[in-house]
Amino acid sequence: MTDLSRFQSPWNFLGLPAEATTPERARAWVLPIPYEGTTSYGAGTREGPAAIIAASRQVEWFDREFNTEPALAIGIHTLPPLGLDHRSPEAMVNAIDEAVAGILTGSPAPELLVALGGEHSISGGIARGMVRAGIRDFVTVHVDAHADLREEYEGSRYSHACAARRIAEVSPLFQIGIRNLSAGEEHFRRSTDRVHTVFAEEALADRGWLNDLAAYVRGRTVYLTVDLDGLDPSIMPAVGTPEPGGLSWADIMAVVRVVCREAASLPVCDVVELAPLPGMKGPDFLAAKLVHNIIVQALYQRPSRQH
Ligand SMILES: [Mn+2]
Repeated sequence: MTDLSRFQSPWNFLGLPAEATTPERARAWVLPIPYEGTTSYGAGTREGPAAIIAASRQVEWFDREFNTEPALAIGIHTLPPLGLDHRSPEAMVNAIDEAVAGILTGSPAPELLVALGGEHSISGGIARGMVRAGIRDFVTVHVDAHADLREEYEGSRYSHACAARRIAEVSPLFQIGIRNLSAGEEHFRRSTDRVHTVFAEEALADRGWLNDLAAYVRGRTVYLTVDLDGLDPSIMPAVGTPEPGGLSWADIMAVVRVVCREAASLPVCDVVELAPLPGMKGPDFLAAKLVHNIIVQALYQRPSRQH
């Protein structure tokens, strides 16, 4: 008999055994979108999805909170990376819109689709794909250092700097961790009731905003989009635009827990803007563990409180 210990674990998210990864069985699907077309400062987000999957194969399946290996029970299917359209950011966003809608309305379809970026501009296409798939009245929870509320940037309405503005066209937004925005973005933010912002200094001051988040998502369908630069660069330096004063690991996990506890459903989320740094594995591993924890918190049956 072949000694399987000689071989590496399979190239899928978490390196799960084949029987836990079929589309028929897997409740969560991971979609790599290695798109980088409008990045304006540090580059490298095209390497993000592969780095997250590579790091995920080191993430422990055992979850102490549940005293089991939830990912094995949930099942996770890793799709091949989405084909890229480099003609224009708009063409790419349209391709993502169609791909996401196709996945969500297909058979079989995932209960949770997790997109891995790539730059944040992909999220405008994801939100539109949700609408096209017939998901109505969802709200978006948006973790980021940047408001991303520009109408256009460097000649494109589909720049990464416009991601949240495009999402706001189809969904109200709850932003967390913002600490960099332009005068025009601040004007727009104040002029609309579609955007609620928890600035980074408010998020770090106390945890009262978590009650506001809970009320915002309670009973709703939620789209969670995490730009990793929302985290503090001391734990997440592998981003194009590292802004000091961001969220901690405990903060982002609190966001995930509140959303998964209070929302009616979380059909789609994304984790974007990882630009891996050569020789530095911590940020890749953080992103992989975050995705694991989102999937587990969203889909795994909570243990009974009666012992
Ligand atoms: Mn950002």
